[in-house]
Amino acid sequence: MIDKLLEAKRVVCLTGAGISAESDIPTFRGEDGMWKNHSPEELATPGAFVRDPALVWEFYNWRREIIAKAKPNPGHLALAEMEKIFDDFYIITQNVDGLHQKAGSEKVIELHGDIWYVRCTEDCSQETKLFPLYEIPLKEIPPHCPKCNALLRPHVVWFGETIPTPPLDAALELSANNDFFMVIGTSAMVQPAASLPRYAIRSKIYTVEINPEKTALTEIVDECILGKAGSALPLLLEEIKKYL
Ligand code: BJW
Repeated sequence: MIDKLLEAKRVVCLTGAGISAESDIPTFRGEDGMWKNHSPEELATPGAFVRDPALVWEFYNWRREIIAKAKPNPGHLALAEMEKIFDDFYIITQNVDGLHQKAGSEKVIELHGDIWYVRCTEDCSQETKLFPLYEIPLKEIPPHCPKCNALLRPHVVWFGETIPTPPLDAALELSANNDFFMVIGTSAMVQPAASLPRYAIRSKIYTVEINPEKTALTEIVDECILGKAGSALPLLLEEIKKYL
Protein backbone atom coordinates (compact mmCIF):
# COMPACT_ATOMS: atom_id res chain seq x y z
CA MET A 1 0.00 0.00 0.00
CA ILE A 2 2.72 2.46 0.96
CA ASP A 3 4.36 2.08 -2.47
CA LYS A 4 1.07 3.00 -4.17
CA LEU A 5 0.73 6.04 -1.93
CA LEU A 6 4.29 7.22 -2.50
CA GLU A 7 3.86 6.91 -6.28
CA ALA A 8 0.58 8.84 -6.24
CA LYS A 9 0.44 12.25 -7.88
CA ARG A 10 -3.05 13.01 -6.63
CA VAL A 11 -4.39 11.70 -3.33
CA VAL A 12 -8.07 12.09 -2.39
CA CYS A 13 -9.66 11.38 0.99
CA LEU A 14 -13.36 11.09 1.77
CA THR A 15 -14.02 11.65 5.45
CA GLY A 16 -17.08 11.17 7.64
CA ALA A 17 -18.14 11.60 11.24
CA GLY A 18 -15.72 8.87 12.40
CA ILE A 19 -12.68 11.09 11.89
CA SER A 20 -14.08 13.55 14.43
CA ALA A 21 -15.16 10.85 16.92
CA GLU A 22 -11.81 11.10 18.70
CA SER A 23 -12.42 14.84 19.06
CA ASP A 24 -15.48 13.85 21.13
CA ILE A 25 -18.01 14.76 18.46
CA PRO A 26 -20.69 12.04 18.35
CA THR A 27 -21.12 10.13 15.10
CA PHE A 28 -24.55 9.77 13.53
CA ARG A 29 -25.07 6.02 13.53
CA GLY A 30 -23.83 2.98 15.47
CA GLU A 31 -23.53 2.34 19.20
CA ASP A 32 -22.88 5.91 20.32
CA GLY A 33 -24.40 7.55 17.27
CA MET A 34 -26.38 10.70 17.93
CA TRP A 35 -29.39 9.46 16.00
CA LYS A 36 -30.01 6.99 18.89
CA ASN A 37 -31.91 9.76 20.61
CA HIS A 38 -32.82 11.86 17.60
CA SER A 39 -34.02 10.30 14.36
CA PRO A 40 -32.80 12.01 11.18
CA GLU A 41 -36.38 12.22 9.95
CA GLU A 42 -37.21 14.22 13.07
CA LEU A 43 -34.36 16.65 12.73
CA ALA A 44 -32.42 16.65 9.48
CA THR A 45 -35.08 17.17 6.85
CA PRO A 46 -36.71 20.31 5.41
CA GLY A 47 -40.08 18.88 6.55
CA ALA A 48 -38.92 18.66 10.16
CA PHE A 49 -37.76 22.28 10.01
CA VAL A 50 -41.15 23.43 8.70
CA ARG A 51 -42.97 21.41 11.41
CA ASP A 52 -40.80 22.36 14.36
CA PRO A 53 -37.96 24.82 13.70
CA ALA A 54 -37.27 25.22 17.43
CA LEU A 55 -36.67 21.46 17.88
CA VAL A 56 -34.33 21.39 14.88
CA TRP A 57 -32.46 24.45 16.16
CA GLU A 58 -32.20 22.93 19.69
CA PHE A 59 -30.45 19.99 18.06
CA TYR A 60 -28.07 22.24 16.10
CA ASN A 61 -27.45 24.43 19.14
CA TRP A 62 -26.42 21.27 21.07
CA ARG A 63 -24.10 20.20 18.21
CA ARG A 64 -22.60 23.71 17.90
CA GLU A 65 -21.77 23.71 21.61
CA ILE A 66 -19.96 20.36 21.29
CA ILE A 67 -18.13 21.38 18.10
CA ALA A 68 -17.05 24.75 19.55
CA LYS A 69 -15.15 22.90 22.29
CA ALA A 70 -13.66 20.29 19.95
CA LYS A 71 -10.05 20.30 18.80
CA PRO A 72 -8.59 18.53 15.78
CA ASN A 73 -7.28 15.09 16.77
CA PRO A 74 -4.15 13.27 15.49
CA GLY A 75 -6.15 11.97 12.50
CA HIS A 76 -7.04 15.49 11.29
CA LEU A 77 -3.50 16.68 11.98
CA ALA A 78 -1.91 13.80 10.05
CA LEU A 79 -4.05 14.59 6.98
CA ALA A 80 -3.08 18.27 7.20
CA GLU A 81 0.58 17.28 7.24
CA MET A 82 0.09 14.93 4.28
CA GLU A 83 -1.33 17.86 2.28
CA LYS A 84 2.06 19.56 2.65
CA ILE A 85 3.93 16.46 1.46
CA PHE A 86 1.89 15.61 -1.64
CA ASP A 87 1.56 18.03 -4.56
CA ASP A 88 -2.11 17.32 -5.03
CA PHE A 89 -3.91 16.26 -1.85
CA TYR A 90 -7.64 16.82 -1.31
CA ILE A 91 -10.18 16.09 1.41
CA ILE A 92 -13.83 15.66 0.54
CA THR A 93 -15.69 15.78 3.83
CA GLN A 94 -19.26 15.05 4.84
CA ASN A 95 -18.58 16.75 8.17
CA VAL A 96 -19.86 20.22 9.00
CA ASP A 97 -17.53 20.76 11.98
CA GLY A 98 -14.64 22.57 10.23
CA LEU A 99 -12.02 20.50 12.06
CA HIS A 100 -10.01 19.70 8.93
CA GLN A 101 -9.51 23.42 8.33
CA LYS A 102 -8.73 23.96 12.03
CA ALA A 103 -6.04 21.29 11.68
CA GLY A 104 -4.49 23.22 8.79
CA SER A 105 -5.92 21.45 5.73
CA GLU A 106 -6.58 23.92 2.92
CA LYS A 107 -7.94 21.82 0.07
CA VAL A 108 -11.20 20.76 1.72
CA ILE A 109 -14.48 20.22 -0.10
CA GLU A 110 -17.47 20.37 2.23
CA LEU A 111 -20.32 18.32 0.80
CA HIS A 112 -22.86 18.84 3.58
CA GLY A 113 -22.21 22.48 4.45
CA ASP A 114 -20.83 24.27 7.50
CA ILE A 115 -22.56 24.32 10.88
CA TRP A 116 -21.27 27.85 11.65
CA TYR A 117 -23.08 29.39 8.67
CA VAL A 118 -26.78 30.24 8.42
CA ARG A 119 -29.06 31.59 5.74
CA CYS A 120 -32.39 33.38 5.65
CA THR A 121 -35.28 31.12 4.63
CA GLU A 122 -36.79 34.04 2.70
CA ASP A 123 -33.50 34.86 0.94
CA CYS A 124 -34.34 38.51 1.59
CA SER A 125 -31.01 40.16 0.76
CA GLN A 126 -27.50 39.48 -0.44
CA GLU A 127 -26.10 39.80 3.08
CA THR A 128 -28.41 37.19 4.58
CA LYS A 129 -28.06 34.63 1.79
CA LEU A 130 -25.21 33.12 3.74
CA PHE A 131 -23.44 34.47 6.77
CA PRO A 132 -21.60 33.17 9.83
CA LEU A 133 -23.33 32.98 13.18
CA TYR A 134 -20.84 32.01 15.88
CA GLU A 135 -23.01 32.73 18.92
CA ILE A 136 -23.11 29.82 21.40
CA PRO A 137 -25.44 29.10 22.97
CA LEU A 138 -27.87 30.85 20.66
CA LYS A 139 -29.70 33.68 22.41
CA GLU A 140 -32.84 33.05 20.41
CA ILE A 141 -34.11 29.61 19.34
CA PRO A 142 -35.05 29.52 16.53
CA PRO A 143 -32.94 32.48 15.38
CA HIS A 144 -34.43 35.09 13.02
CA CYS A 145 -33.04 37.05 10.12
CA PRO A 146 -31.54 40.41 11.17
CA LYS A 147 -32.88 41.98 7.91
CA CYS A 148 -36.43 40.66 7.49
CA ASN A 149 -37.13 38.66 10.67
CA ALA A 150 -37.88 35.43 8.76
CA LEU A 151 -36.46 32.19 10.15
CA LEU A 152 -32.77 31.47 9.73
CA ARG A 153 -31.71 27.92 8.92
CA PRO A 154 -28.37 26.14 9.33
CA HIS A 155 -26.26 26.07 6.16
CA VAL A 156 -26.21 22.28 5.99
CA VAL A 157 -27.61 19.73 3.55
CA TRP A 158 -30.59 17.83 4.90
CA PHE A 159 -32.07 14.55 3.61
CA GLY A 160 -33.99 15.13 0.40
CA GLU A 161 -31.95 18.24 -0.43
CA THR A 162 -29.41 18.27 -3.20
CA ILE A 163 -25.72 18.88 -2.60
CA PRO A 164 -24.79 22.30 -4.05
CA THR A 165 -23.32 21.93 -7.54
CA PRO A 166 -19.79 23.35 -6.95
CA PRO A 167 -18.74 20.92 -4.18
CA LEU A 168 -20.57 17.99 -5.78
CA ASP A 169 -18.96 18.54 -9.19
CA ALA A 170 -15.54 18.92 -7.59
CA ALA A 171 -16.04 15.75 -5.53
CA LEU A 172 -17.16 13.74 -8.57
CA GLU A 173 -14.22 14.94 -10.65
CA LEU A 174 -11.68 14.26 -7.91
CA SER A 175 -13.07 10.83 -7.05
CA ALA A 176 -12.72 9.56 -10.59
CA ASN A 177 -9.36 11.24 -11.25
CA ASN A 178 -6.72 10.45 -8.67
CA ASP A 179 -4.11 7.80 -7.92
CA PHE A 180 -4.92 6.92 -4.31
CA PHE A 181 -8.32 7.19 -2.58
CA MET A 182 -8.78 6.91 1.18
CA VAL A 183 -12.23 6.50 2.80
CA ILE A 184 -11.99 7.44 6.45
CA GLY A 185 -14.62 7.17 9.19
CA THR A 186 -17.82 6.95 7.21
CA SER A 187 -20.53 4.30 7.33
CA ALA A 188 -20.94 4.95 3.58
CA MET A 189 -24.71 4.80 3.92
CA VAL A 190 -25.65 8.29 2.82
CA GLN A 191 -25.83 9.18 -0.85
CA PRO A 192 -24.36 10.69 -2.93
CA ALA A 193 -21.15 10.68 -0.81
CA ALA A 194 -21.35 6.90 -0.42
CA SER A 195 -20.98 6.49 -4.19
CA LEU A 196 -17.70 8.42 -4.43
CA PRO A 197 -15.47 5.50 -3.37
CA ARG A 198 -17.33 3.32 -5.86
CA TYR A 199 -16.49 5.78 -8.66
CA ALA A 200 -12.83 5.52 -7.61
CA ILE A 201 -12.99 1.71 -7.59
CA ARG A 202 -14.66 1.72 -11.01
CA SER A 203 -11.86 3.97 -12.29
CA LYS A 204 -9.34 1.33 -11.09
CA ILE A 205 -7.91 3.68 -8.47
CA TYR A 206 -6.20 2.13 -5.44
CA THR A 207 -8.66 2.48 -2.54
CA VAL A 208 -8.07 2.15 1.19
CA GLU A 209 -10.65 2.27 3.98
CA ILE A 210 -9.86 3.30 7.56
CA ASN A 211 -12.63 2.40 9.99
CA PRO A 212 -12.81 0.36 13.21
CA GLU A 213 -16.03 -1.25 11.88
CA LYS A 214 -16.69 -3.05 8.62
CA THR A 215 -18.90 -1.22 6.09
CA ALA A 216 -20.40 -2.03 2.70
CA LEU A 217 -17.09 -0.85 1.21
CA THR A 218 -14.80 -3.11 3.24
CA GLU A 219 -15.00 -6.06 0.85
CA ILE A 220 -14.56 -3.99 -2.30
CA VAL A 221 -11.68 -1.65 -1.42
CA ASP A 222 -8.09 -2.73 -2.14
CA GLU A 223 -7.11 -2.53 1.50
CA CYS A 224 -8.90 -2.00 4.77
CA ILE A 225 -7.26 -0.76 7.96
CA LEU A 226 -9.64 -1.89 10.70
CA GLY A 227 -8.74 0.77 13.23
CA LYS A 228 -9.34 4.29 14.44
CA ALA A 229 -8.35 7.23 12.26
CA GLY A 230 -6.56 8.90 15.18
CA SER A 231 -4.04 6.07 15.35
CA ALA A 232 -4.00 4.73 11.77
CA LEU A 233 -3.35 8.09 10.05
CA PRO A 234 -0.36 9.16 12.21
CA LEU A 235 1.15 5.69 11.61
CA LEU A 236 0.65 6.09 7.88
CA LEU A 237 2.26 9.54 8.04
CA GLU A 238 5.27 8.08 9.89
CA GLU A 239 5.63 5.46 7.14
CA ILE A 240 5.51 8.13 4.43
CA LYS A 241 8.16 10.21 6.21
CA LYS A 242 10.59 7.27 6.20
CA TYR A 243 10.78 7.59 2.40
CA LEU A 244 11.10 11.37 2.10
C1 BJW B 1 -14.62 5.76 13.03
C2 BJW B 1 -14.15 6.10 14.29
C3 BJW B 1 -12.78 6.45 14.40
C4 BJW B 1 -16.26 5.63 14.46
N1 BJW B 1 -12.01 6.45 13.32
N2 BJW B 1 -13.83 5.75 11.98
C5 BJW B 1 -30.08 6.58 -3.29
C6 BJW B 1 -30.55 5.46 -2.65
C7 BJW B 1 -31.21 5.57 -1.44
C8 BJW B 1 -31.43 6.81 -0.86
C9 BJW B 1 -30.96 7.91 -1.49
C10 BJW B 1 -30.30 7.80 -2.68
N3 BJW B 1 -29.94 9.05 -3.08
C11 BJW B 1 -30.36 9.93 -2.17
C12 BJW B 1 -30.99 9.27 -1.20
C13 BJW B 1 -31.60 9.90 -0.02
C14 BJW B 1 -30.60 10.29 1.04
C15 BJW B 1 -29.84 9.04 1.52
O1 BJW B 1 -28.71 8.79 1.18
N4 BJW B 1 -30.45 8.31 2.43
C16 BJW B 1 -29.78 7.11 3.00
C17 BJW B 1 -29.92 7.15 4.51
C18 BJW B 1 -30.33 5.90 2.36
N5 BJW B 1 -29.65 11.29 0.55
C19 BJW B 1 -29.99 12.56 0.45
O2 BJW B 1 -31.11 12.96 0.71
C20 BJW B 1 -28.91 13.50 -0.04
N6 BJW B 1 -29.39 14.29 -1.11
C21 BJW B 1 -29.51 13.83 -2.36
O3 BJW B 1 -29.10 12.72 -2.67
O4 BJW B 1 -30.07 14.71 -3.23
C22 BJW B 1 -30.59 14.19 -4.47
C23 BJW B 1 -31.98 13.69 -4.17
C24 BJW B 1 -32.88 14.55 -3.60
C25 BJW B 1 -34.17 14.08 -3.34
C26 BJW B 1 -34.51 12.76 -3.63
C27 BJW B 1 -33.55 11.90 -4.17
C28 BJW B 1 -32.29 12.39 -4.48
C29 BJW B 1 -28.53 14.48 1.07
C30 BJW B 1 -27.88 13.81 2.23
C31 BJW B 1 -27.59 14.82 3.32
C32 BJW B 1 -27.07 14.14 4.58
N7 BJW B 1 -27.12 15.06 5.65
C33 BJW B 1 -26.56 14.69 6.94
C34 BJW B 1 -26.80 15.87 7.91
C35 BJW B 1 -25.85 17.01 7.55
C36 BJW B 1 -25.95 18.17 8.47
C37 BJW B 1 -25.56 17.85 9.88
O5 BJW B 1 -24.43 17.42 10.15
O6 BJW B 1 -26.44 18.02 10.71
O7 BJW B 1 -25.14 14.44 6.81
S1 BJW B 1 -27.18 13.14 7.57
C38 BJW B 1 -25.65 12.59 8.25
O8 BJW B 1 -25.12 11.41 7.56
C39 BJW B 1 -24.64 13.72 7.96
C40 BJW B 1 -23.40 12.96 7.61
O9 BJW B 1 -22.50 13.76 6.89
C41 BJW B 1 -23.93 11.79 6.83
C42 BJW B 1 -22.99 10.63 6.72
O10 BJW B 1 -22.71 10.05 7.95
P1 BJW B 1 -21.25 9.49 8.24
O11 BJW B 1 -20.28 10.58 8.20
O12 BJW B 1 -20.98 8.32 7.40
O13 BJW B 1 -21.41 9.08 9.81
P2 BJW B 1 -21.93 7.71 10.43
O14 BJW B 1 -22.28 8.01 11.84
O15 BJW B 1 -22.98 7.09 9.62
O16 BJW B 1 -20.66 6.76 10.40
C43 BJW B 1 -19.52 7.00 11.19
C44 BJW B 1 -18.48 5.96 10.85
O17 BJW B 1 -17.30 6.27 11.55
C45 BJW B 1 -18.87 4.54 11.24
O18 BJW B 1 -18.63 3.66 10.15
C46 BJW B 1 -17.92 4.21 12.40
O19 BJW B 1 -17.54 2.83 12.44
C47 BJW B 1 -16.74 5.07 12.06
N8 BJW B 1 -15.88 5.46 13.21
N9 BJW B 1 -15.13 6.01 15.22
C48 BJW B 1 -12.51 6.10 12.14
N10 BJW B 1 -12.22 6.79 15.62
